[in-house]
Amino acid sequence: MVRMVDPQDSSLPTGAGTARVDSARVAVVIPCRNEQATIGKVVRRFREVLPEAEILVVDNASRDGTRHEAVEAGARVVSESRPGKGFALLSGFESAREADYYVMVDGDDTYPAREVELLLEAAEETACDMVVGTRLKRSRPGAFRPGHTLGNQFFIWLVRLLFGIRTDDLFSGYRVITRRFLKASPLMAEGFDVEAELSVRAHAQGFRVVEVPVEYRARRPASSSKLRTFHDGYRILRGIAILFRDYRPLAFFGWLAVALIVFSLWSGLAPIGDYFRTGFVHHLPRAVLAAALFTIAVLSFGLGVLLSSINRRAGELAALIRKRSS
Ligand SMILES: Nc1nc2c(ncn2[C@@H]2O[C@H](COP(=O)(O)OP(=O)(O)OP(=O)(O)O)[C@@H](O)[C@H]2O)c(=O)[nH]1
Ligand SMILES: [Mg+2]
Repeated sequence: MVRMVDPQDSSLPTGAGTARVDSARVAVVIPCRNEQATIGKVVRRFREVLPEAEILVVDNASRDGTRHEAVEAGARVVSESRPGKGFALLSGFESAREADYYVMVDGDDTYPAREVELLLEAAEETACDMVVGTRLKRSRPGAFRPGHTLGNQFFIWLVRLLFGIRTDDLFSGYRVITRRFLKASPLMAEGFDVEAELSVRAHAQGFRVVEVPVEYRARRPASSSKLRTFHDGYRILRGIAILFRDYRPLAFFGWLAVALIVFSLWSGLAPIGDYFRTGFVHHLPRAVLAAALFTIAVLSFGLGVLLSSINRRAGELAALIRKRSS
């Protein structure tokens, strides 16, 4: 379930300290590739706000001084050989010391460190499993590249259609994730599809998600984005399609079956017409095609029913394990 938290709302986390989280319970994971212009500042700011937290930078063989700057600022740096933000986050979560809350944030200084308190307080106060710092309401001019807000809106619409998820920002890189959620939800995304995967998995596995608007500002001119609009857009689309197949198999294979039946009817119209008019089938290839498509449609629907029943059983087992270990 996704619930919006508005920082202006006085009944919700305010930063006044009512639900302040001890920073020793927090680990901050920062995936970073060629961010020497900003990583030092990001690490220092998070150190100021969360003095006892572990700050971990995950580097994929940056060719600039990222590692040096991060170490100088007091972060622990780990290397990940597989390139991609998803792999970097996965290895960061695995290498970080045991914590109650894991903060993920970008190393390009686009998210303000001080607002991590808002996110942590929301996590503590609402006892949810993930807090997403949503950017669209409070982004500064130039923070989003042209077309990216539209792309985000398209994917927000898509996940609402496919999974029923209501979110204000599918791709925020500023999140607080609880240990409970992280342990129960292995990440598979390799690159920039990782944020969408986190949101979809949380929803599909019944974890509670809260959204808090955060400020989002433009990259410094000295640094450059790693996001390739079409390459990563395609990867995200593919990732969402795979999650749809895996988490909602009845809908995925059911709709496939409907499409196949439509083609099958279209192909079968002529031979059926033949038969009723003359008693013979003249369009033999179309009759064979229609029968084949119809058979595949039935198989597809059956597969959907089967997988959805397996999913249900797996969900029950996961809930049971979660209950026993909590
Ligand atoms: N370790 C690692 N970090 C990465 C990789 N790709 C991106 N990152 C980091 O992930 C964070 C987000 O990347 P950005 O390029 O800022 O992507 P974005 O914020 O979605 O897009 P922009 O709005 O264009 O900045 C930054 O801290 C990057 O350095 C990677 O392959 N390896
Ligand atoms: Mg960025």
